[in-house]
Amino acid sequence: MTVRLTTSVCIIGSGPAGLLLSQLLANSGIDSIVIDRKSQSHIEGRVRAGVLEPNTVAALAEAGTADRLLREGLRHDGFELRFGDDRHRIDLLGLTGQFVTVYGQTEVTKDLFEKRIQQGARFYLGAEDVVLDHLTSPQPTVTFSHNAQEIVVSCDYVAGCDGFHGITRRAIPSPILKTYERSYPFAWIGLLVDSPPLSPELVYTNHSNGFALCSMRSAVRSRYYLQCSPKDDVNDWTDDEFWEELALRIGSDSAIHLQTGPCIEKGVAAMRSFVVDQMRYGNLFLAGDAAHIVPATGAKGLNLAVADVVLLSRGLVQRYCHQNTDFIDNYSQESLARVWNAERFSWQLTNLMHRFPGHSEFERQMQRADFDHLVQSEAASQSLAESYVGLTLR
Ligand code: RFL
Ligand code: PHB
Repeated sequence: MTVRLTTSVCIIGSGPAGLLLSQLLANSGIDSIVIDRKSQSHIEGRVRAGVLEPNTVAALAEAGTADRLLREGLRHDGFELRFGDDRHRIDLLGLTGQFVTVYGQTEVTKDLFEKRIQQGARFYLGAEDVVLDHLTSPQPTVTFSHNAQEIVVSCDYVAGCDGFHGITRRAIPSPILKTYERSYPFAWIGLLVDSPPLSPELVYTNHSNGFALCSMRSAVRSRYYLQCSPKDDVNDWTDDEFWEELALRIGSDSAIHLQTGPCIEKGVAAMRSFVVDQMRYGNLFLAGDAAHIVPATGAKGLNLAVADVVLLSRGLVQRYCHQNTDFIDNYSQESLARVWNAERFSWQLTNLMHRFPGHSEFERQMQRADFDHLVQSEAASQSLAESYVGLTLR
């Protein structure tokens, strides 16, 4: 038997973008249904982002989902860049008057799920074979199977919040969909460990063996990353090999402070830049990783996803509460301007901090000169700091 449902906005994907969009719409009395192919525990367990821009924290607070974030998030007034033995602190607070907050994506999704479930939101998790139809008509449909039942949702709008590997972007006919892409010749292997972080601030290192990042989730939980080959699998790195290589890349002065421990999670992430043009097709709107990917170096992915759904929800609120479609008509253009700026920054920091297998001596000298320029020029450091804390979301 087919179950037929109706809603205003059918949201595909229950990651940070889909969850927050559903919350923001609910806060204005707009109904939505959220569909994801994974379970809640799987989604909450994805160890990804850690650094939240002030905009992101403000958006989550405005949505009413930031109580724990405001209590437990770690305020970071700066971070360190290292090039070989040389160190340069980017004083975010001094250079921009702002700071970032370290709070894991796992916690962001837990907080959002908790509030949505409390409010009785309609979720279909573990959905299979999601298919979109009639996207250019006033009544798109989303069909999927759930607990062996076929479900058909009729809606006004579909929000594609299903990440880079989702299906919504692929529902846009290829002659219409334009994409821009760059794959980097390296990946990151990340390790999560229950031991205190190396230092109170994040440390990004460019070592002759490759990039390393010392990050954290709390005062007793650390997150470390190493540049590795894009062909590497997690099983290619034992924990001991990871710790040894990290100690080498951060240098012996720091390595003596490194507290290792049993690994809780280990994963390899590809490094890619990707942008879709446009983020709208008929009554389908793309948001977050479904529309764009940034290499993780700049810590922008989740922040961009949040900025997208803030803009999209504003547009939908204007449409439903004020019968004004100007904002949803501008959504793609407005979001893409912000996305390209974050792409530029993430590409710049990725280029500065990694070892590129094909680089000539000249290109390495250019990297060095870029680092020295940051050290010598407060204006250059300020520009980097401004991008790291993010553009104000008006
Ligand atoms: P998500 O989180 O990928 O969620 C998409 C959801 O859609 C579901 N889905 C489907 N559902 C139904 N049908 C289908 N066919 C579906 N296909 C997929 C999935 O199950 C999933 O639940 O996308 P969203 O919401 O756009 O959020 C984006 C962020 O997750 C991502 O940008 C960040 O994690 C990126 N990122 C970082 N961003 C930051 O802002 N700051 C950081 O410090 C940061 N660090 C990182 C990162 C990403 C990393 N990796 C693993 C790529 C560090 C790393 C290592
Ligand atoms: C993280 O803690 O996962 C993290 C922090 C900063 C980045 C990327 C990832 O630039």
